[in-house]
Amino acid sequence: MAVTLPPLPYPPEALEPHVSSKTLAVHHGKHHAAYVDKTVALVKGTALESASLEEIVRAQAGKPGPLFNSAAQAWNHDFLWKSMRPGGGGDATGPIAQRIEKDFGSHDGFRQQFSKAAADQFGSGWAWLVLDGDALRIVATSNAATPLTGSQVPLLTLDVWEHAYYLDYQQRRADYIAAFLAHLANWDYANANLAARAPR
Ligand code: MN3
Repeated sequence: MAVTLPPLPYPPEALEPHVSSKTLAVHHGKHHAAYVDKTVALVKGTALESASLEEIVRAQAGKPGPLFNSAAQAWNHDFLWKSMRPGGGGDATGPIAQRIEKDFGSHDGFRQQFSKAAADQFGSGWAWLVLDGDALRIVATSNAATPLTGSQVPLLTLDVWEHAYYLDYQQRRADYIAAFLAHLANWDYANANLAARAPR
C-alpha cells in the first residue's frame, strides 16, 4: 500500500478561529505533505516500498534517522487531524469520561496535566493521551518520536512544534493548548481508539 497524503477530515476553515485555514494550508499542505513525500522517496526500491505507513514506522523503531523521522511525522500528523474536530473540546464524553475521572481525578485534573506536558515539552514535539496497560496517562515526545513504536496506545495528540501554532498564536503556546482543550479535542476519536485497543 503506497503511502499518500490523506485529506483533512474537515474543510480547512472548519477549526477557525482556534486554528486558522492559513495554518492548516501550510501545516497539512506543506509540512505534512513534505513528510509523506520524503517517506515515499526513502522507501522506493526497498523492502518497505509497499508497506503501510504504520508498518514503516514500526519497522524503524529504535533506528533513528531520516526514514523514521519522516514516516513517524507523517503518521503523527494524520493522527493529529483526527484528534481535532469543529465543536470539540470540553469535558470528555462517552466511555473514556469515567477513565479520565478515575485516572486524573477530574476533567480539570486531566486538563492541568495535559497542559503542563504540552507546555513543558522543550522545543519541538507532541503531547499525547495514551492507554498504558489499563490506565490512561499523559506523555510528551520529542521531535518525531511517537507512542506507536512502544507499548502505549495513542488515544489523542496535540502537535506542539511551533509550525502548528505560530501563525495564529505566535509564541503563546499556552493559548493554543487551551483552545485545543476547550474547543477542538475530538473525544469521539479518543473513544474509538480506546474501544479498538483497550484490554478487556
Ligand atoms: Mn506539525
